[in-house]
This record gives sequence, C-alpha cells and structure tokens, in this order.
Amino acid sequence: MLKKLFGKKESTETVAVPDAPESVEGEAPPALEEAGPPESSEVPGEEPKLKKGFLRGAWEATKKLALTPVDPWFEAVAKGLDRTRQGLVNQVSSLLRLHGRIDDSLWEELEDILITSDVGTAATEKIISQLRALAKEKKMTTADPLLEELRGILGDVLGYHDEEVPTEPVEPLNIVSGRLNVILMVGVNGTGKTTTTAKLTHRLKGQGHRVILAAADTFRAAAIDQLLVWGARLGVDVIHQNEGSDPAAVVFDAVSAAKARKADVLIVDTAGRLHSKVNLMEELRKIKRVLTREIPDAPHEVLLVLDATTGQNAVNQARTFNDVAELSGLVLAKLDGTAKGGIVIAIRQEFQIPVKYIGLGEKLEDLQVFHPKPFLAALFGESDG
Ligand SMILES: Nc1nc2c(ncn2[C@@H]2O[C@H](COP(=O)(O)OP(=O)(O)OP(=O)(O)O)[C@@H](O)[C@H]2O)c(=O)[nH]1
Ligand SMILES: [Mg+2]
Repeated sequence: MLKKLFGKKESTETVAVPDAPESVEGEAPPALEEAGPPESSEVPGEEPKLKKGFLRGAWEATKKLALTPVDPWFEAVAKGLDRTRQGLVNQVSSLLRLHGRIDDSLWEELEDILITSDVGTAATEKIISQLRALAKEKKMTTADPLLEELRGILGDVLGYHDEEVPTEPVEPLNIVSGRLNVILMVGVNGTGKTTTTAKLTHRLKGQGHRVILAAADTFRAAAIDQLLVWGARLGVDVIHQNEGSDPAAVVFDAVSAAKARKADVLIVDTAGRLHSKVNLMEELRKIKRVLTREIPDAPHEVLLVLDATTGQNAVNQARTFNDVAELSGLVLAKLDGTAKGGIVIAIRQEFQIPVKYIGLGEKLEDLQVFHPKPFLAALFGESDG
C-alpha cells in the first residue's frame, strides 16, 4: 500500500525492503485500499500542513481509504494464525490420528513437524521428552491423547497458567500518565519497525494518548517519507530532519517537541541499516544516551521488532540486540505471512524477554497484544479458548 502511496517517487528511488521475504513483498495491498468510501471519523479530520508534491498526493490518497472494522481479539489472532494452525497443529493432529501407535517413528515424525514449524531445537527437545514421559506415565497405548498433552506443554512454554485471563487485550507497555513515555523501536531492516510504529500509534491514540513520532531512520529519504505519511494519516506529528542527518539529533529534537506539545508518548522509529560505518548497535546506544540525558528513566520501552517469517534469524537477532539494547519486549511481526508461527514458542523458550505484540497483517488494526490464551486457542482451532 505504501508503495502505491509513494507512487512516482518509488520509480526514481529504491524503497523496496531488501530482506523482506517474497511472500510479504508480493502480498496484495491491504484492505484499506480495497475498502469503500471512508466514514468521516475514520480518516483524521484535520488536514496536516504538508508541503506540496508527493506527500500532498499521499495525503490525498489516504482520504480515499477506510479502515476495516476491528476484529475482536480472539478472532483477530485466529485469523492471523490460520496458516500456522494448518501447518503445525493440523499436521500433528493428522500424524497422531493416522499413526495410531506410539513408537519411535512417531516421535521422529513429530520432531520433524515441530522443527519445520520453527519451534526450535531446544523447545522441540523439551516438548518431545515431556510427551514421552507423559505417554509412559499414563500408559498410553494410542497416540491421539498426545494432542491434548501437547497443548498443555505448549502452554507451559508460553507461560500460560490458568490465572485469570483478560477478555480484552491489556496494553503490555510501561506507560505512566503524567510523564512523557518514550518507546524505542529497534530491529534489522525490513522486519516491520515502521509499520509497527504506525500500528502502535493507532492503538495508543485510540486509548486517548497524545502520541508524537520521531523519524530516527535517516538512512533513506523514503523511510522518513513513509513515517510522514503514516503520521498524516494518523493525525500525529512526526519530528524529522533530512536524509543522512544524525538520528540522535532527531531524537533530541523530538524529545523537546514532545515535551513542548505535552505529548504522552514519543515513539522513535530507528533504522535497520546505516549510511556510515558506524555500527548499528553503537548508533542505538547513542540514541539511548541522548534519551536518558533528556529523561533519566527513558526509554521506557525498547521493543525489538522481529520478522516471524525469518525463523532462526529472528532468534539470533533477539540475542544480538538484547546484548546491547536492554530490550523490554519483542514484537513478532508478519505472523500472518507464515505457517511457521512456532517461532513464538522458540522465542519464549529461549528468552526471558516478553513477546508483547504480534503483527498479523499490514493494516493498522493488525497489531495484537500477545497473550498465550488467544494464541493457543488460535493454534488449536478453538473459537474462544
Ligand atoms: N503481512 C504482514 N506484513 C507486514 C507486517 N508488518 C509489516 N509488514 C510489511 O513488511 C514490510 C516492511 O515493513 P516496514 O515497517 O517498512 O519495515 P522496517 O523494519 O521499518 O524496514 P526498514 O525501515 O527498511 O528497516 C512492509 O511491506 C510492511 O507492510 C505484518 O504484521 N504482516
Ligand atoms: Mg522503517
């Protein structure tokens, strides 16, 4: 969709995301474009002060868009995880049914399904050994009951214990009223940082927060424009400088602007690549230093956005970023684009850092709070958990 919004500009400048997988790059434009005429409340009423030219065109384009109705939490997660349900749980369930007996070849085939669904070797080993122990302990003769046991074990790995589960998503962010809350979005290129920034802004605005964005990805002019377009569409200010400028300087400006405009939340969109030879991690440290100098307890959240379709790479990225950036949470974007949503299980097994959100599509509404209950319900094809 953004590519379409960028229209002419894209033909002269590369805005493609190099590492984004084919399935996502080639995806149909989001429903925003397909939808009919907007209802007046769905497009920010106040026209922003945009310079003429491409951004003006992009703003005009947003006027034609309408937001699709928001699915309730469980349904939205179920829709987004449809491919994983088919790829993981349906496969396991057929295997157990068709195989019938519990023997070594069953464990091998089960292991294959888990590994190919990106559950990861550590979690797979744990799951198989626990299943084997349970099968022995309960003297199981047929494989069928293992599905229910698998659900229980996945629940343990995901941290689901039967404590009371909210029926509505509760925002998992460290946001305190009466202060400027700063959220730093990090991740390698193409994982979904900017889109997640827009989706998060949409959520927080919907809860009445005053949000400001900082375009600290100065690597490409198109990256700045991308955020400006989202900002125009969401009706929030985007603090930006020119392509190639120092991201830390943008952040400094953004903090001043956010304080002056009495914003509740400042979300900083950062680059996945840099112009200079400066190490990405060094750059992030510098951004963090500026933030902490201006607001001692900032950033209040450091969210690493991972592309769920990249499997083991996502696990490695989480490791690398966590070493330098003191992550407060993970966002697993593009879960809708893969049958390998088992990556959530691998990540949960491997890291103490919570998965706070999951990205389930390209539309503003497609960011959902991660909670094991709707996640498991979606995986096991249950309507309400
Ligand atoms: N299907 C799907 N696509 C997504 C999701 N999140 C992001 N995308 C798409 O992934 C592509 C890259 O997203 P961006 O938000 O530009 O990624 P980025 O991390 O900001 O990329 P750079 O700025 O180049 O580092 C875009 O085409 C997005 O629409 C998601 O949850 N599901
Ligand atoms: Mg970006």
